[in-house]
Amino acid sequence: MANGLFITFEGSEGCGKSTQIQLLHAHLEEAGARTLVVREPGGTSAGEEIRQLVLQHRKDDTPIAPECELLLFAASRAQLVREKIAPALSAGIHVIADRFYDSTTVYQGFGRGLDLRAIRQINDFAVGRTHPDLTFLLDLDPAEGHARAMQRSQGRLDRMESESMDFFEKVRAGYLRLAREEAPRFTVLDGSLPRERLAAEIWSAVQTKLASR
Ligand code: Z5A
Repeated sequence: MANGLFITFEGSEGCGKSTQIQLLHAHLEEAGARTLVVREPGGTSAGEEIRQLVLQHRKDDTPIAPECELLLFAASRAQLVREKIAPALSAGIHVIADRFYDSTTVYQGFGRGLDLRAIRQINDFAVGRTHPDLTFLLDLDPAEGHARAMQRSQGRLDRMESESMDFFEKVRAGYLRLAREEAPRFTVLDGSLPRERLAAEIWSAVQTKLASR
């Protein structure tokens, strides 16, 4: 039996990942393909506890150090890979992940300025041999993404969402650089396009990838 396809979605807040993941999930299921959807940080019992800590840690407590933040995201991912992603892929189930290690490279590396070589080593250690086959980057102006997130959460932003526009500009530039460096894996899409148009492009790219295996 062929392994499942491992598809990841990346982009800054509000770029439309969750929306497109739901639509792709529906396409795959309609086509008769078993599919697992996971999110980061989280997706497991331990991971959801880490999510709570890393996203909701109160600002007025001692701030979380960037190095600690990096390791918390990596810890959540290490559990998710072993508990859910790797077993599903081995069983021929396709996996769609809302964020994976590119988020760490971009937010903690380009955003926080942590050492990119150290991040690569930590990412590799956390995931072992489980790497994405296909990554969709939904590129969006940070101001537009922020406005979408504000509207959705009625102004209640979490610890990461409360970062400055300058931070999110670095995140966006980091994603675009990563996509250029790893062009065969990445498909970059304009996140400001209508949902249906994006969904059609994503479904077409997934079908092409599946047919080429
Ligand atoms: N983080 C990190 O720093 N390091 C790491 O290693 C990892 C994560 C794994 C997780 O946040 C945070 O952790 C994230 C990065 C950091 N922080 N930030 N900022 P999260 O899981 O809570 O949320 P998110 O991943 O940032 O996604 P999101 O804000 O939930 O948005 P989304 O899933 O990309 O978008 P959406 O929910 O599909 O859409 C947002 C709104 O826009 C919604 O109202 C939609 O109806 C609307 N929408 C969607 N598509 C469109 C289009 N095409 N046009 C117009 N409107 C649209």
